[in-house]
Amino acid sequence: MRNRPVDLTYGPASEHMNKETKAGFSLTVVLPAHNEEGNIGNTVDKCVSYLEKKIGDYEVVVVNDGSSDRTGEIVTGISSANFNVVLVSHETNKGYGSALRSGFDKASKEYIFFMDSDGQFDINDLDRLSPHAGADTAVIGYREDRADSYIRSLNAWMYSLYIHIMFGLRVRDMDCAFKIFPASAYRDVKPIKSEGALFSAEFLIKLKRKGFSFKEVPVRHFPRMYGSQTGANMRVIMKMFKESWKLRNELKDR
Ligand SMILES: Nc1nc2c(ncn2[C@@H]2O[C@H](COP(=O)(O)OP(=O)(O)OP(=O)(O)O)[C@@H](O)[C@H]2O)c(=O)[nH]1
Ligand SMILES: [Mg+2]
Repeated sequence: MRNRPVDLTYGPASEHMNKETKAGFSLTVVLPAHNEEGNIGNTVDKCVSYLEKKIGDYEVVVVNDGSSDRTGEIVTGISSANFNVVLVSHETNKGYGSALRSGFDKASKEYIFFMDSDGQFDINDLDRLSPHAGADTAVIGYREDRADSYIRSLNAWMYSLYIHIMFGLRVRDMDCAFKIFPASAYRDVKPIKSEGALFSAEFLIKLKRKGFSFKEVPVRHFPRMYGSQTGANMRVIMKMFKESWKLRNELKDR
């Protein structure tokens, strides 16, 4: 699979299609979910119809991160009717990074793609990323028109600057939850230790150090329809600072 571009927009007659899968590669979609009862059913259903049409050999791994609502129950219902949908459950809320890590560790396909389960992204935009996927590349989305408040955007800008100063990493939209990479790349850079919001930055920093390249692609971003955003509360931010110092110490020794 090394550096072979894949294009999900090609039709069935495409010479790019291999025998086993419609797209030429198999895919695990990881969806972290914390109290997403209003969104999760819809998000999983949309993923499944896209993946049936465009991929064929796929699995959807929903990580229910200690939700106190019906998130787990809803996913159990879907997975009992479709064995390609897998539920991973955390007994208690362990944080965004821990949720992604559990999902990545469970992945059994060639490529991993992850997306938030809150309906702010559209799985169809994977069409924009797939043509750039390859064995040495992480294809990472950036929100072309961010559906967030001015304050959230300012936070993201300052966070990006902080990561650049601390680790020398500069990408357009670090936390855009829309990325595809080979599962072997994740295994190469494991462990990603951050339990909270730093997870994506740590993952990209470690990929870059291993020589992987990044391709940045614009994706659409929509307002949340149900539930609340929790990505920017003080506890999350303090944890990010703590984990960033731990990461700096870890990387110093290498
Ligand atoms: N915030 C948060 N999200 C979690 C956690 N575990 C899993 N998630 C999921 O991770 C995704 C991102 O969480 P959001 O609350 O939308 O926060 P964000 O995307 O970082 O930022 P905004 O949407 O801009 O607030 C959602 O699908 C959540 O359900 C957790 O402990 N905290
Ligand atoms: Mg969100």
